[in-house]
Amino acid sequence: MSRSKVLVLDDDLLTGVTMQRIIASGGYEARTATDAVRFFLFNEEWKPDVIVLDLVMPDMDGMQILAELASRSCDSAIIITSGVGKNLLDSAKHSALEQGLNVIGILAKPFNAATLKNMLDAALLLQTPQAAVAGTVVHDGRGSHAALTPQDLETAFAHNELFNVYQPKVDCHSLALTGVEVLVRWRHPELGLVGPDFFIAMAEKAGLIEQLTLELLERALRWFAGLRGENSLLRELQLDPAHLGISVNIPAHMIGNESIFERFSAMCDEWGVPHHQLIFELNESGAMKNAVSAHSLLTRLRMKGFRLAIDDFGTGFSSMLQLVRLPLSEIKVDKSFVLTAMNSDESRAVIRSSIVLAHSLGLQVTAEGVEDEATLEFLRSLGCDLIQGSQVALPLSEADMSAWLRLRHPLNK
Ligand code: G
Ligand code: G
Ligand code: MN
Repeated sequence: MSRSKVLVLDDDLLTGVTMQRIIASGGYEARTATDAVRFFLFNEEWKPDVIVLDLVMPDMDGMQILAELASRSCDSAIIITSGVGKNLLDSAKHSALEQGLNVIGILAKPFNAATLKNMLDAALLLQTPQAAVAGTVVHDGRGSHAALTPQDLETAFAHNELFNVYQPKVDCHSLALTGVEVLVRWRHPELGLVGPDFFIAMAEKAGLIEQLTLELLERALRWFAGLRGENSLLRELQLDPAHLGISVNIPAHMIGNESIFERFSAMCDEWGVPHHQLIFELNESGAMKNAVSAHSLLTRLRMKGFRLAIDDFGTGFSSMLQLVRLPLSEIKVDKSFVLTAMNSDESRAVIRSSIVLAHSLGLQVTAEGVEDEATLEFLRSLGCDLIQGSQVALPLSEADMSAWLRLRHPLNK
């Protein structure tokens, strides 16, 4: 694997070059840009694994640079530096996270060489095969999966390179397991682990998403049947498999394909899983694109007994009135609000009103992206129903899921 690449943006050439030396001495490849134009040029062509960005520069606005990176769906790890003080750095970090950027740290100037090196080591450690097992997306040395094609994906189907990971959903109060969200991963022979962000959109465009989803559900049902077989484990944990939900993400346009839901039905029957244990997660913007036809299609789905959740809730509030008319069973509050709940009044307000709305409509609420105890306590105080997030478990492989059940299930603690 080639050395990891680190791109520094600092308007002060001397600072930039000093950082470049520190980074190079840590065994990384480093480049420096002193203006936005060169920075974006390097970013596009060189595709750095890590970006070190000075927040406050006299001629540039670091926040605008972050916004531009977000609009380009930048997935590099980002370290924000500045001499302006930690408060401002913290709020820049949260704003960047809300925009979907992968900010891994903030560095208040002046800092010493070791601090920067440690931060880089930690960032790049996350990209080792060990992390891959836990379902973390790994980037290859070349830094990009842009070269993946629909043919690669077809090869992946043929060679069984796609697999499932499962993220536990637990009761917000008792922490008892209530179900799992099934998420897809791709173990590419050369690129290593590739995350769904790199291929779901392509699968949709290439007409391969139906096959992907059918195969994912088949693997999930087979896994679930095996879990039910581990009767003693579930009994010990006082878990009734009949009460565990299996949540599957579906892109909006798929709900128009009735034949695929016939296939889902048949698969559930074959594996002996009642339809109401299957929850389809539809993202908010997708559901709203064509709310009128979605309404009748989703009603038909519900009539087959399947449950329906709105994913990423809160990211498209404008269409709330239409949204609440959809035949839903669950609302999943988007993780961008949950991740920032402890630092943002706005996020807390969105979470609070989502929970009130859901409950007044008789729906369950799941908060996604719960990463700490304080957020969990806040959600409990609001009467949130279910949570997902690293505070409980990140998405797990089948083997890790059994291990988690045995060792980490809260009832076992
Ligand atoms: O698991 P991860 O956080 O990397 O997922 C990134 C995005 O990809 C999420 O928005 C998630 O909903 C989506 N995703 C993961 N697995 C699937 C899948 O099997 N089908 C679809 N349509 N989307 C998925
Ligand atoms: O878009 P969707 O809600 O389907 O995305 C679910 C994804 O969110 C999961 O695949 C997982 O990778 C990610 N995720 C789950 N828990 C956490 C968490 O605690 N923190 C963060 N940052 N991401 C999480
Ligand atoms: Mn989801």
